[in-house]
Amino acid sequence: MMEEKPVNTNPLYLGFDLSTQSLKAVVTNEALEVLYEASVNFDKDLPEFRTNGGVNKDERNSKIVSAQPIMWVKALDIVMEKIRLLEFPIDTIVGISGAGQQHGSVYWRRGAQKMLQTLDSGKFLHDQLAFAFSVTHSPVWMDSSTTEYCDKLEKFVGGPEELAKITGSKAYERFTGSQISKIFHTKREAYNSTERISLVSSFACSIFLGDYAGIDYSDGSGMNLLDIRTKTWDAKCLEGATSNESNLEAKLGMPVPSESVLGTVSNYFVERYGFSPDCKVVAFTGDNPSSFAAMALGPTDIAVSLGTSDTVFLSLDSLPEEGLGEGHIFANPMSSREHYMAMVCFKNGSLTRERVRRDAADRSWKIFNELLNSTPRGNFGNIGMYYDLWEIIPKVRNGDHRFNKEGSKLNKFTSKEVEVRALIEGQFLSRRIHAERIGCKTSKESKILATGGASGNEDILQVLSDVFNAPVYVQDTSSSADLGACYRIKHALAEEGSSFMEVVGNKASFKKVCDPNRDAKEIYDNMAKRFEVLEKSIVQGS
Ligand code: XUL
Repeated sequence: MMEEKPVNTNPLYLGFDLSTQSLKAVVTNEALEVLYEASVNFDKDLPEFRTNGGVNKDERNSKIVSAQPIMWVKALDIVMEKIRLLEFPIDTIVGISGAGQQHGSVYWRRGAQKMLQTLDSGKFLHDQLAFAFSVTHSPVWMDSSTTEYCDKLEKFVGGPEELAKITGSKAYERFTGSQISKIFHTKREAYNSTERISLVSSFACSIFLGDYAGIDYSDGSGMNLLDIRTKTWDAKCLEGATSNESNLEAKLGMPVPSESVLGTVSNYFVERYGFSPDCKVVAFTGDNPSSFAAMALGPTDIAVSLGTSDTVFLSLDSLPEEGLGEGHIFANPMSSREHYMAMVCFKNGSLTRERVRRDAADRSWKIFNELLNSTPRGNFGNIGMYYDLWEIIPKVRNGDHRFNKEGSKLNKFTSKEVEVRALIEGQFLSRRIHAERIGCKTSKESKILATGGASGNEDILQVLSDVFNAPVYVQDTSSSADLGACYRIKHALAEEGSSFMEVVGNKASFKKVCDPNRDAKEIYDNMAKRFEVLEKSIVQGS
C-alpha cells in the first residue's frame, strides 16, 4: 500500500526585499497575515563593506555608485540564520519569492552556474560564492555615470522616443542597458568572462533556485533592452548597448513571466535550513513592481506615493497610444504577459513641501495646513511650480515659477496662504497631467491610494482628491515590497488561470480619508489646462 503523504495544512510564504539599505524577509500564512520578520541592515550589520545607506560612492566621482554582490550574499546568510532562530516549521513554507532594488546588475563569472548547482550545505553561501562575480562592485540604481552610453543607445535606435516605443522608457542613466554598455566598453575583460548577467532580483532568486533564474518581464522592463510588447530582448537595443558580437542575449538568458514558478528550492536550503524539497521558487521582481502588487489596485485606481520624491503608479490594460517616454512603462507584475504598469517619478516631493513649510509656515505642519485651508480651491487663479532639484518630469531646472490668473509671471505671491496652496495644487496638477499623458483615465469607480510620509496629512490629501476628482484612501498596513512577494507567491501557486485579484482580492485593506468636493471637477479641469500651457513654457525656457 502506498504511504499517504501528509497534507500540508499550514502553508507559509516567504518573501524577501533586497533593497538599497537592507535585506528584509517576511513570512505570512495563507491569509497573507505577517507572522515573522527578519532583516539585515547593510551599514550596521555588515560594516566591513563600509557602505553608506547600503551603497559605496566612488571617492573621485560621486556619480559612480555601487554595492558588492558578495555583501548581499552575506546578508542572505545572516537573514537565513535569523529565520532559523525564529523556530517555526520551515518545512511548511510552500513558496519563496522576493523583490530587488530595480536596475542594479550582477555579473556572474564563468563557472558560477556550476557553483550555484553544487552548493555545499555545510558552508555559508558567501564562502562558496566569493569568486562567483566577474564584476565585484555592482552598479546600482543610484549610479548616474552612464550619460554617454544613454546617448549612444538612443541614437542607435533612432532617438529617445523610439527607444521609449520599444522599451517603455527613454534612456536613463540608472537603467541596466546603459550600465551594461559601460561595462562592455570600459571593462571588456570582465564582460567577456561573464557567464550571466542578473538583475538584483533575479540574482537573489538564482541563489534560492540553485541555478540561474530568468529576469522577469516586469523588472526586465527597467533595462531599456526588453521589447515591452513581445517580452523578448530587442536585437537593436542589445546591439546599441554593446555590439552585434557581444553575445549579450545569451548572457541575459530568457526573460520569464513575473508570475512564473521557476522550480523548487535548491537542495542547499533543504539540507541546511530544513525547507521542504517541494517548496517552490517564484520569479523575483523589482521593488516598485512588488510594492505595486502589494497595493492590489483595481484597473481604474491610481497610487500616489508622497515621499522625498513623489511617484504615481497606474495599472494599464494596454499601452498608451501617446505619452510613451513620459515616465516608465513596465510589464504589470500581476499579469505580466498582457498588462502594464506605469510609474512616473517626480523628484520634488516632500523635499519641496518641507522647504515651503519652512519659509511660509515656520516649519510647522499645523500652520501649513491652516494656511492651505484658508484659501479657496483654485487659489484665485494663481498657479505655482516649485523645483528644488532639476525635475525629471517635466524636464526643468531648479527654480520657482509663479503666475497670476492672467498667466503673467510674478516674483512673489501676495500672501503665504496663496504660496502654500499654489505649491500643493501645482504639485498635484502636475501629477495629474503627466499621469493622464501616460494613459491615466479616472472614472466614477476610481480610487486614489496615497502612501508615503505625506499621506498622513489629510489636508494635503483633500487637495489631491479635488485635483483628481476621486476619493483618496490610505492603506491600513504598509504596502511593502516583501509583502508583495508573498502576495505574488500565493497567486503563482493558485490554480492556473486565476487572476491576481481573485487570489489576493481585497486583502489590502483601504480606509477612505477624503471625497472630492462637488465643485472640484470644474475648477481643476480648467486649471489643469492652464497649468499644462504654463508648464510647457517653463520647459521650453529651461
Ligand atoms: C526606480 C528606482 C528606485 C529603485 C529603488 O526606477 O530606481 O525606485 O527601485 O530601490
